[in-house]
Amino acid sequence: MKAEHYVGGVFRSDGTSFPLIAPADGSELGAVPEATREVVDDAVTAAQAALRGPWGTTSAEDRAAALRAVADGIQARFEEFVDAEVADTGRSREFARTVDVPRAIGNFRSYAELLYGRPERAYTTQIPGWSGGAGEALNYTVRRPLGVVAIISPWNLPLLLSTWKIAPALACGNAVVLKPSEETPSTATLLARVIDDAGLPDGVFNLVHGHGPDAAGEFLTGHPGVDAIAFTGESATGAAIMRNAADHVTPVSFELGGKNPALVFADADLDAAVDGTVRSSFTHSGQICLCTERVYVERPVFDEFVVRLGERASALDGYGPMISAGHRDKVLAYYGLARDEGATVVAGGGAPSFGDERDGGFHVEPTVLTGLPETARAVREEIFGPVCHVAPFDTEDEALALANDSPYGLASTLWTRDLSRAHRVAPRVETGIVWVNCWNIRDLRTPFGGVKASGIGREGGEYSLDFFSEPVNVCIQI
Ligand code: NAD
Ligand code: 6OD
Repeated sequence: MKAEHYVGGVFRSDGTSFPLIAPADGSELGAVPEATREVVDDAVTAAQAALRGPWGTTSAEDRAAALRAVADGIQARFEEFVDAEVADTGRSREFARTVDVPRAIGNFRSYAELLYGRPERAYTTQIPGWSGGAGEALNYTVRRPLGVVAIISPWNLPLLLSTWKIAPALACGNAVVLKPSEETPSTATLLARVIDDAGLPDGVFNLVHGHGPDAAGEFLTGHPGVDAIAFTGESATGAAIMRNAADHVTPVSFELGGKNPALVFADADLDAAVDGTVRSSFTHSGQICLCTERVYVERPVFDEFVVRLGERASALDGYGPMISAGHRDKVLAYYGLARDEGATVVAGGGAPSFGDERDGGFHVEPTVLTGLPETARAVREEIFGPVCHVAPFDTEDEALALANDSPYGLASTLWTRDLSRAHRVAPRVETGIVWVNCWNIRDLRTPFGGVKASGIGREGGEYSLDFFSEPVNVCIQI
């Protein structure tokens, strides 16, 4: 798949380019065009023009039909999307087939359905009676699109996470400019092909490729023609985008990093807790923002849990690579740092050697650590690799204090058979999502997002429609 910009309904790849590297074996997959400021300007101008055209007054029914056409288009090219996501990320075909591509289709379908749950242009909240002494008045509320929405997405779930924002943005009648991660441009280009074939008006969806700082990402998020920014990525990048957007007071929705805790109580089903932690720490080699990197285990079952988790981590096979050589080096540096900080390495701790083409790729071993103080950098900072640190606790209050002692607050997992404990503890964990006896079950209508440094706002179902549109009060004197 050749990466191209898509601007105002036209595919183009003018200007300089940079190589796209396969993380599975280090081979070169192709070239990616680097959007200049001019390309970004053209994309924003095209989006503004689209909003002045028929898209600006489309009915909810027509927008729902457009979203369904995009979902159908992805379905029709399912295997091409799988191929592109596997090549760019190095993940397994099974993951792309069961998670990435079905979820992208689900994102478009679910917002098409949701539009039917809402009256045209959404709420009409009437407030009769109150007039502030000015005679009788009727207040009602309509919602309108924000305008041009910039979407900046990361490399870890490229198609899933970009469509998670594109679908509700279009559902609300906005026009979109997407800048996907420079590491994973291919499914975004394929999506532009699908949207083009689906017949959405020119400029409703635009795609620009390139890097973030001092490049396409920064040009876009600081652009005066952008009316809102929806960003998923690192917390430090979120802070940089906020600074850049501040001059134009552009509203933001941020889904950022995490250092997610799991609490394993002694009354838990230990088989389920070990299985669940293998999934939550090592799925996609830990490169999911929801992955567990801190595990706190009640002391009576601590030793058994550590032995079993270590055995399972050592036996993992077929785990995918880190996204890039740079990210592999970062994760390995944290493994080294953890050792320097006094960690016991229960499993992994290095880079594997396969004796085949994978040795040209960017793999690291699934790793289980113990013995670090809570102040250790490897316990406090997001590593974003297949690694967790396991520490013991003695009381429920101590477990909560440990879980909450973090600058992040994205997701947590509780393992207990005690229903009262689950209800008591869940609301006290300072994360936006708390899973009990499971991990990463996703109902797309639920609020998704983090607290503290893990994000601003919530997306999902009605929560996304609330961000991507704004309420307008109409007051009529009767
Ligand atoms: P990143 O922040 O490095 O990059 C994300 C995107 O931002 C990329 O498209 C990049 O080009 C762009 N970017 C970088 N600097 C920019 C700037 N100054 N201005 C504008 N754009 C800029 O993140 P990543 O490495 O791609 O992804 C991994 C991170 O994302 C992890 O921290 C992970 O936890 C987080 N993440 C969070 C969620 C969530 O839902 N909370 C989901 C996935 C990933
Ligand atoms: O499932 C989702 O909707 C979602 N936003 C997942 C984020 C995963 C982070 O890597």
